[in-house]
Amino acid sequence: MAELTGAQIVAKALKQQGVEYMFGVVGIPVVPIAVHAQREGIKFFGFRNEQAASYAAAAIGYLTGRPGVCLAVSGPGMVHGIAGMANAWANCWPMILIGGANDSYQNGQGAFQEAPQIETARPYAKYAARPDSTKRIPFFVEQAVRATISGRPGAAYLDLPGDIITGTVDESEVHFPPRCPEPPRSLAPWENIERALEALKSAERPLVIVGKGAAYARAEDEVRKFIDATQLPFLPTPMGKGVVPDDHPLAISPARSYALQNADLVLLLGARLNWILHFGQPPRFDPNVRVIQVDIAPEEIGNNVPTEVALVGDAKAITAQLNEALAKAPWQYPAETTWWTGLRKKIEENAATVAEMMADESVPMSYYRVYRDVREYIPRDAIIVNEGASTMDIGRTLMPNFFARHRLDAGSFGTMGVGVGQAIAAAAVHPDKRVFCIEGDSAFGFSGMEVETAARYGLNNIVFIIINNNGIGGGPDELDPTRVPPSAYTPNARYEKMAEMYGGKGFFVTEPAELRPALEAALACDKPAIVNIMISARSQRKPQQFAWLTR
Ligand SMILES: Cc1ncc(C[n+]2csc(CCOP(=O)(O)OP(=O)(O)O)c2C)c(N)n1
Ligand SMILES: [Mg+2]
Repeated sequence: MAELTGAQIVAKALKQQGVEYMFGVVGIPVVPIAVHAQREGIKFFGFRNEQAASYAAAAIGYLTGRPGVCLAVSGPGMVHGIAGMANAWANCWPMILIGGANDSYQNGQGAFQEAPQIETARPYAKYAARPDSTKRIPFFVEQAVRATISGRPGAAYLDLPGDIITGTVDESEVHFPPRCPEPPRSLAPWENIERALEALKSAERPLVIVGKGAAYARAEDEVRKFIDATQLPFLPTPMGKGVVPDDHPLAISPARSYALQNADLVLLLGARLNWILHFGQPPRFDPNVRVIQVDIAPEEIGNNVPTEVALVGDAKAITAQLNEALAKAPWQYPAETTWWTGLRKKIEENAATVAEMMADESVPMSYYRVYRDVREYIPRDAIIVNEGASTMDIGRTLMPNFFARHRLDAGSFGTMGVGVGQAIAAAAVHPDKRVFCIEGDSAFGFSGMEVETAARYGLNNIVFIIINNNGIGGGPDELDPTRVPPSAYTPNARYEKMAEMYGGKGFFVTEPAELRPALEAALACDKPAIVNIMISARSQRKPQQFAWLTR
C-alpha cells in the first residue's frame, strides 16, 4: 500500500472539499503543501506577502461561494494572514488560513517561528483547530470548509505543525469525508412572508436596501424580479451594487442620503444596519423607521434598530418566497407618489452637480474628470476593484455595476490594501472578463508589489489605475524631507514604472487629453498595465449633507 504524507493529505482533502484556489508565501514547513496542491490541480498563486494573499483568499470565497485558502508559514507568515481573516470576518466571506507551525514536540521550547497561532486566529475564526494526527487531517479540512460556508459565512484557521505535515500514513488508513455540500437554503415561515408584504403595503415611503449578503446568496434573479414586480425604489450597499443593475429605473443611489433619512420603512435584503448604513439611526434615518430584515444570521435581527418583521434565512430562497406570494396576490408601489417626486428631484439635482464636476477640464484634474473617462472604457461586465478614501467613495457613486459580485472594495472592515489581491482573485476566477483595479495612491502602496504576482501568473486581464493625489486624502506638491506631513507620499511618484519590472507598460497621465489614449493603450497591453493618473491634491468629493461617519 502507498504511503501518504501530511502535505499530500492536506492537498487531496482540500481538492475533495471543492477548494480550487490557494494563495500564499512558502517556506518551512508548508512548501510541500503548495507543491501537492498544484499536483492536485488547485491553482496556487505565490504572493509577495501573506497579507495580500489572505485578501485574495477571502475574495475567492465571496466570488465562488467556496473558500479560498491562504497558505502561510509559521509565526510571522501566519500573523500576516490574520489580516485577511479579519477582513473575511467583517465581510462574512468564506476563507481558510492554513498556518504552518513548529513541530509539536518542540512546543514551548522557543522553536523556530513558534507563536500562539490558534489563540491569535480565534477571534476572527468560525473554526480554529490543529489536527491531532496526520491521519485525521481530512476530518479537520472538511470541518473548516463546512464552517466557512454554513450559516453566516466567515473564516477558518487550520494549524499544521511540521511533524503533522511531514508525517506519513498508509493510504488505506486515511478517510476522506465526502465533499461538504452547499449549505441548505433555509426559508422563512409563510406567515412572516405575508406580514412582510403587508408591512410594505402599509408604508408610505418604502425603500429596499440590497446588501452583499444578497449578492453572496446568488439572489440576483429573485431580487430583480421582486423589484420589477413591486416597483419599489431600491438602494444597493457598495458591494450590493449590481445585484440589480445600477441603470435600473428604480435605482435611487444618487438620492441615498435623502432616501435613508426619509424612508418610513426599509426592507433589508442581506444588508446589516452597521456603520455603512449609519446604524439605521438618526440623524441619518427617521427615528421611527420600520425595518423588515432578511438575514442569514438570527443574531443580526434587531441589531441597532428593532425589527418589525424578521425573515431569517437564505436571501435567494426568501426573496423567491416573496415573489411567490406576490404572484398570487400582485401588488405594486404606485409610480406617482410624493416619495417618488422627492427621490426624483434629488436624483436630478445630483446628476446636474456631478455632470458639472465631470465637465471641469482643469489641470490638475479632479476625481470626477478622471472617472468620466474611466467609466467609458469599462466593459459592462468588467469587475471593478476599488479602494482608497475619496477614490473609493467617488468610485462607488460613479462606477456602475450591472452584474452581482462585480465590485470588490474595502468593504465592511474599511481595509486599505485589499485591492491588488482581490483583483488577482477576480482575474483568476473570471479569465474571460476585464478587471479594473482602481486605487488611491495610498491604497495601492499597501500591496503594490503584488502587481508582479499578477503579471507572473499571466493575469493580463487586469488594468491597474492609480488615482494619485500624493497621499492619504491628498498631499503636498513638493516635499521638505525634514517636515513630511503624516498623510504625504512622494509627490508625483511614478508608480507606473513598476510595470517595467515585468516587461509591462505603464502610463503617466497629467492632463485630461492624455486619459483616453492611455486607457486605450492599457487595454491593448499583453501584460497587466499600470495607469498612474495625477489629480489635484485639493480635489474633493462633492459636498455631503453629513460628515463622514456622522451618527
Ligand atoms: C489597513 C488600513 N490602514 C489605514 C487605513 C486608514 N486609511 C483610510 S483611507 C486611507 C488611504 C486613502 O488614501 P488614498 O488611497 O490615496 O485615496 P485618496 O482618498 O487619496 O483618493 C487610509 C490609509 C485603513 N482604512 N486601513
Ligand atoms: Mg491619495
